[in-house]
Amino acid sequence: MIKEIQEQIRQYDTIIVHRHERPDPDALGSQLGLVKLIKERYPDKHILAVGENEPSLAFLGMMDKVDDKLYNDALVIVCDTANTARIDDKRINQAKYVIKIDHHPNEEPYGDLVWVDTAFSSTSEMIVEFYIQGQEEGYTLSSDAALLLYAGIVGDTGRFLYNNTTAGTHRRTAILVEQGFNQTEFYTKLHKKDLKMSRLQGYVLQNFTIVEGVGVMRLTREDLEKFSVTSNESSQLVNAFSDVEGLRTWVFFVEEQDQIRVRLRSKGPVINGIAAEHNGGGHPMASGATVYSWEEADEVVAKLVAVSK
Ligand SMILES: [Mn+2]
Repeated sequence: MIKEIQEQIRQYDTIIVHRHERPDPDALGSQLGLVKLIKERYPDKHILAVGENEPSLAFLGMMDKVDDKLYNDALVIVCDTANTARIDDKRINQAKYVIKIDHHPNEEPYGDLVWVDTAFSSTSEMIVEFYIQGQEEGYTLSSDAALLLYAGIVGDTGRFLYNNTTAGTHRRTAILVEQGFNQTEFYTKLHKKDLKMSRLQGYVLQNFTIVEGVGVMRLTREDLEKFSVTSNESSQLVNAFSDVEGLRTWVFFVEEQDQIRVRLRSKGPVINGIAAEHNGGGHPMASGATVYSWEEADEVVAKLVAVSK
């Protein structure tokens, strides 16, 4: 598979890398890390990253402006995105050839070539594997690229805490750390928390409820306004109360304009089936969904209670 991806990259002069909307460190790290790897291997090719910029992660890098007509002869690679609806920038339809690289369950195998492997902690870890196998083809790893991929792995493993962290994750991460980027500076930037987020965290810890082993937090639009926090920012707090004894699953509801975002997490029971029943999906232990009323939110809680017994 990696050989086929290398071959496609070799053939195209213009390569545009996409990832999912509302990018997290893995989406940006895998996207920008791959861009750097390819650029370093093929300095004369035109390698671009597209999508909306994410202000809270701007220190990782910014997106390129890409003209529509560039797509006509382009290879597009989409990182960390399970389905086409979540791809940031829909112009992938205009590309000549599309490659999907992802570690989420392969719900929608879009594109001409699909490399999906849920055994990896993160798409960034897959890109490290791509580099390892690409060394004999002349791929090199700069400390800048290593930092981006490290950011993605750290993000998706919760600093190597979640159960998606494998021996392979540590081996691949070691290769990144060897490139000698500044870890202290990176963590300072990643974990900087402004006052409003600290206040909101306090509010979440005071107000989440536990229903028969299920932790539940409901953030309304008024709450977000009161703390001046966006829905996307509030998602950083999804694990704020996960350590509370007795919790088997938990759910974080965030009310947006016309919908309520749902983030589901688990320490054992499989919860992505519940997500799929409510316009979502994801990993067995970490999924996302969307509901359209607080009554439907209560249904999700009832289902979590049932699987958590
Ligand atoms: Mn990911």
